[in-house]
Parts: sequence; structure tokens; C-alpha cells
Amino acid sequence: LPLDERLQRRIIDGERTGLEADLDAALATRPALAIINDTLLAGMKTVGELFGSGQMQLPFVLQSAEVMKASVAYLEPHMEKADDDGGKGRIVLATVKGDVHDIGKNLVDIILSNNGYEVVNIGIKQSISAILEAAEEHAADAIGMSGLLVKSTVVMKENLEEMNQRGVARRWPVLLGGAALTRAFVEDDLRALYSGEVHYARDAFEGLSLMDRVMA
Ligand code: B1M
Repeated sequence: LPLDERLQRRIIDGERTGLEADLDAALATRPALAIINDTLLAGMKTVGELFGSGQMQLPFVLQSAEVMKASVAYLEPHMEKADDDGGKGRIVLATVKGDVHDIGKNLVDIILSNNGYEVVNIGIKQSISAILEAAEEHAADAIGMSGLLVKSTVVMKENLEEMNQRGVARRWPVLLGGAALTRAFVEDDLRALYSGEVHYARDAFEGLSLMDRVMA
């Protein structure tokens, strides 16, 4: 197989042996981020489709996720870094309560960290109380929530309502992302109920440009 297809195959099959050599070969031809965005994420997309249609079982999805994570970890040191280390602002990042998906969140972490933001990544399955506590403790400038389950979109709505209720909505602009969300849900439904600033980020790069806008 050609290199690109082989890398995608590794994600789909959860095959780690020889992964580094293939990633090295890919790095010789293009930047680390392009490998993630154009090749590896396409593999994860196929995994999602196979799982969704019942052609792939959960333990194999987990193996694919592990190869994806290992690939990102291997590529990360090769990514371009801005000079203003952490100086642009601080964001608390979490996957919401009840949701374990963290590959997207961790990509957002990498992209923001490499582009001048300090990221306090508090992990998966985080309640709104834990998120707000972290934002308070680290004097965050913004809060980012990720969630991939349809259920998580409901949790995000409840989280914003809770922030309204606690009177902290105006304190932290909120960035939301994850596969189950839509722009319309965030920009129409959630904005209508939330008294602070809330934005939808389709991917990690939109997350970065939104942070640049929010912090300007
Ligand atoms: Co799960 N899973 N999964 N899964 N999984 C999905 C999400 C699903 C769509 C698969 C499917 O059915 N086709 C489906 C959800 C369906 C629904 O809710 N209607 C699903 C399901 C059902 C489940 C379980 C319930 C399965 C079960 O137990 N029966 C279970 C849930 C457990 C739980 O959370 N409580 C489960 C478990 C798992 C694994 C553990 C096996 C594994 C996760 C491993 C891990 O993350 N550590 C897994 C995986 C890998 C997937 C799929 C296949 C791939 C997700 C992924 O990593 N994509 C996924 C299929 C899919 O998404 N289509 C699926 C790559 C990643 C880079 O994309 O996270 O979307 P994503 O991030 C993007 C953007 O969304 C955005 O930026 C990234 C790109 O730049 N983004 C942000 C994300 N967060 C952001 C935050 C921002 C800004 C941008 O600012 C704050």
C-alpha cells in the first residue's frame, strides 16, 4: 500500500507495529499537522463509520483510538511552536460529564498550546463544578468544553444554565466543540439561553481563531 493508505489502515486496524517508521517517512514529505488532519483523521472517520454501522466492535475502536493517540504523541514534537509561550491567555479544557472521548480535546490542547495559549486540560468526564473550580483556581480567561455523544450536547446546555444560575456567565467566554454539536445548536439555541459569550468550534483551528478573537 502507498504510505498514506498504510497509515490510515494502521488507524483502522489498530496496528501499531512499524507505526513510527511510517510516521517518519510521512514527516519527510509534509508537516506533522498535515499528516494528522489529512491522513490520520480520515482513518478515525472510517472507524466511526464502521462502528456506527455495526461492522466494528468497541474493543477494536479502542485499539484504533490508541494508535491515533500514539501517532499524535509521536508527531507532537515535530509541530511548529509559536514563540509567545502561554502568553496569549489561559483556557481550562475538559470533556464534559459522562463522556470519555478525548482525542479531539487533546488535539485542541496541542494546537492552542503550540500557538501561545496556556491550557489547563483537566481531562474527561468533568462536571461543571469541577470545570468552574479549575477556571477559578487557575484564573482562566476562557473555558473549553468538548463532547462527542449526543447526550453531551444536553450536558453542555445544562452546564451553561448552571453558569447562568451561578452568575458566572459573563466571567468566562465558553468554547464548545465535538462531533455531536452543530453550529446552529450552539449559535441559535445555546446563545439564546446563555447570558455570556458562547462559541462553536468545528475543529481545533477554529478553536484557535476563536481564542484569538476572544482574547483580542
Ligand atoms: Co465512541 N462514539 N463511544 N468511542 N467514538 C462516537 C462518538 C460515535 C459517533 C460512534 C458511532 O456510533 N458512529 C458514537 C456516539 C453516538 C451518539 O452519541 N449518538 C459513540 C458511542 C456510541 C460510544 C459509546 C457509547 C459506545 C459504547 O460504550 N457502547 C462509548 C461512550 C463512552 C462514554 O463516553 N461514556 C464510546 C467509547 C469510545 C472509545 C472509548 C472506544 C473511543 C474513545 C477513545 C478516546 O477518545 N480516548 C471511541 C471513539 C474513538 C469514537 C469515534 C469512532 C472517533 C472519535 C474521535 O476520536 N474522532 C467516534 C465516531 C465519530 O466521531 N464520528 C465515536 C477523532 C477526533 C479528532 O474528532 O473528537 O470530533 P473529534 O474532535 C474534532 C472536532 O469535533 C473538534 O476538533 C477536533 C478536530 O480538530 N473538537 C473541538 C472536539 N472537541 C473540541 C473542543 C473545542 C474545539 C473543537 O473547544 C473546546
